[in-house]
Amino acid sequence: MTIGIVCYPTFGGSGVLATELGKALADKGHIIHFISYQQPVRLDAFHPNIFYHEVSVPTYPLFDFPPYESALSSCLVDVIKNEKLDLLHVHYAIPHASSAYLANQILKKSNQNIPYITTLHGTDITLVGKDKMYESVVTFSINESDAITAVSENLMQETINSFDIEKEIHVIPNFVDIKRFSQSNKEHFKKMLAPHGEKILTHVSNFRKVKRVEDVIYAFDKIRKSIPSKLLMIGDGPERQHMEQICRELGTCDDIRFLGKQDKLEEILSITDLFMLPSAYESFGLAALEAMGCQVPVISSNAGGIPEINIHGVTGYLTDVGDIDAMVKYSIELLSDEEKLIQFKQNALVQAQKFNINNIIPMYEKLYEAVLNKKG
Ligand code: GMT
Repeated sequence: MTIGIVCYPTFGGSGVLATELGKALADKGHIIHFISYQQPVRLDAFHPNIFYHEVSVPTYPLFDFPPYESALSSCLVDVIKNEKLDLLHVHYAIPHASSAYLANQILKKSNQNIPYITTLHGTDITLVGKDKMYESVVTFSINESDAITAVSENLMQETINSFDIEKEIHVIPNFVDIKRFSQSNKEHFKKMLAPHGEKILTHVSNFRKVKRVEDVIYAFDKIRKSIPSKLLMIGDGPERQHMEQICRELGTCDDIRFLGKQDKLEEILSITDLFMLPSAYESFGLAALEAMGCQVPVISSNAGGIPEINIHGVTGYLTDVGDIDAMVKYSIELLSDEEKLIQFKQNALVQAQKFNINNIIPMYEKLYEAVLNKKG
């Protein structure tokens, strides 16, 4: 198949997932055309079956807000026509689903019918999409999709509860490439960051409010008083400065490293003992799954779809959102019991394997085939 994938290019989970999906499909022989406003961050190596088309948004003094949605639709029409795409797969409803709809309508005028599949990722439904200023367009363009997928049961349910959806939503969970996200020996690296054998805790996110990054810092401040430990903060975003400020106030700066955006996440996860994800909401929590692939147990909130991957008392622990004391209690319990920690690490890997890329990609392929067969 020749497939167009539309996604955000940034470090966010939806862009990461879309890029990994395209790469895996290309490995299986499909021809993949990525369409975005920047080269997706995980699209970092040449592949003969992968192409990238950049959407440029011409500006004009009249435009306070350059119309990305129109530019994307025109770009889609162009790519679909010239590259002879069989279908489009758009990730994140806003504005990708409505741009796909518009491209589809334009092409119908020349008797071309290009089906589009919309994958819902989370905030496009739970936060932004619900906004009155977006809701009707989001509902319409989701309903017009030839197929809809959601990355967790929870997100599927949230979508049904919040929008007037007229079609079936297929749940296709996110995945991890265990070949890449697996534990490797990085002892020298661990010694550099934790020279006295301290435990290493890690948080990875885009540092937005919804991630409750401050809970990680406050919890760590208490944990390190019982367990000698270091905290690695990976990623960047609007809350970062505030987090550094909190560290200074708590006097924890010596034990916390803000490492910014990192490409070789699997190396950092390989030296991690515990992954922290206290989000107010996660449709899935891809970062936690990648950690589990590297045998890292997870202390997370029980919000959204997280319980579908992190199993309480098996692969880590779940706490109510904002319950820092529970995060501290469970972290200390696990980090101070070596036997339990080893068991949880193994359990985390077993759980991650259920979401291994090889198990999930065929679900997308099956859906593509069904959509194309229906189109006739
Ligand atoms: O979490 C973010 O803020 C980024 C966001 C995105 O759209 O890139 O992530 C969402 O999609 C990921 C991939 O499907 C999920 O793993 C995240 O849980 C989800 N984030 C939220 O629901 C807050």
